[in-house]
Amino acid sequence: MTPPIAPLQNPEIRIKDPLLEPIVEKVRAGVRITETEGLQLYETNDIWTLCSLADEVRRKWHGDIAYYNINRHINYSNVCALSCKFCDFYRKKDQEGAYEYSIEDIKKEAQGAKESGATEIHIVGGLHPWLPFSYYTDLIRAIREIAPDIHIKAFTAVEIVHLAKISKRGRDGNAGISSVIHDLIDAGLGSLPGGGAEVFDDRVHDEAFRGKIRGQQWMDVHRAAHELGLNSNATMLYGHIESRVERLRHMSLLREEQDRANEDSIEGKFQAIIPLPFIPGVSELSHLPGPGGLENLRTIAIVRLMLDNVPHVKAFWIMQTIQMAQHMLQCGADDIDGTVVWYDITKVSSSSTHQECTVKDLERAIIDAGFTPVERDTLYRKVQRNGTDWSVLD
Ligand code: V47
Repeated sequence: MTPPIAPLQNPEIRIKDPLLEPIVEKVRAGVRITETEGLQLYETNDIWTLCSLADEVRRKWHGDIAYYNINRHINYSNVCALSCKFCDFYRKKDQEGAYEYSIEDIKKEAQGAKESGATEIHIVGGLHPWLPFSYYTDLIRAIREIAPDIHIKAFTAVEIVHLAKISKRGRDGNAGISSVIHDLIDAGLGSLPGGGAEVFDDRVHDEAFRGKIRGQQWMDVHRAAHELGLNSNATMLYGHIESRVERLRHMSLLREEQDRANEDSIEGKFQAIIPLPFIPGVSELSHLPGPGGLENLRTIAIVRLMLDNVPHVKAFWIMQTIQMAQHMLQCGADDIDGTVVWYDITKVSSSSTHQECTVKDLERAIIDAGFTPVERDTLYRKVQRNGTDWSVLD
């Protein structure tokens, strides 16, 4: 067993790039940084100042705590009406490798999740052209029946818009979206995951994921969920054809939406922002290299500094690798996601969908990075655990 390592003492930052001095002062004074300043942070070679500053901010939010959870991902079908260029997950109906889970399959997954003591099931799939709306509510109800205590975080904004269309509510605009989310809550939905946001920019949209909902519609879905009292997350898929300026715009738009939710005292909020590095796989963009290690660190640090009104920054270890997630904990991230087990959307360290980290692995990675591991539930409440029995501490 690795011996516990004492938490790092945060040393005074020695700023090598003088251009960063006013930004450091601003952040320390609690003043919000601009997109232009975000770009300066992207362009500096003084990566230590950037990461140390992001670390200072994450410590103000969370001290030396770093979160993980015990979860399962269910990717219920890879059949998708869209053909996003970055995606290596989707298949067309009847194409080799296309699959969809029956409700019986879902029940087996739920039983397995319950027996393992998972607190969350995270569900995402393609935009299946023929499954009826009742499949989605049945899927949630089936899990609820088997595992009533497990939080169900399901369906990206893109899927919610698809569900509005197939349940003939697509023309009702935001009212249709709200009514779909309402039905899903009624079945047992607990929150929305952050997927499908990609990069909120029409140029990038038209080149890399034409046909998908645009940024404004993604935001409308999350606003509708927040208004109905659900929390949600937000992702940013970076390191493909987008520019750094476009990433910073994406961050600003999320920040503005969170401000609006706070000003209007809306119950639901963005709880975590999750930068997802583009994994080329065998996608149509596989000729691109994907972001390098330093770009990953810069991005997580800048996300922490720009999103001053979102409490959590997640380094999703499945896409970042556990090693990179450890670095990220020192550069602004406070969460590395969970045990996962099966994950079908991207494969980095594995050639199969079996991508699992045990609790011991996650805790060791966190301790090694100099932090205190805390098991959380989906809503970031601390979990008290005795084997597979668990409860949350408020
Ligand atoms: O929406 C697809 C992205 C997302 C690739 O909310 C890719 O807690 C990189 O949203 N390279 C799904 N990314 C995953 C997701 C997520 C993950 C972990 C936690 C949470 C949360 C949400 O994955 C998709 C898409 O944006 N994606 N293909 C790719 N080749």
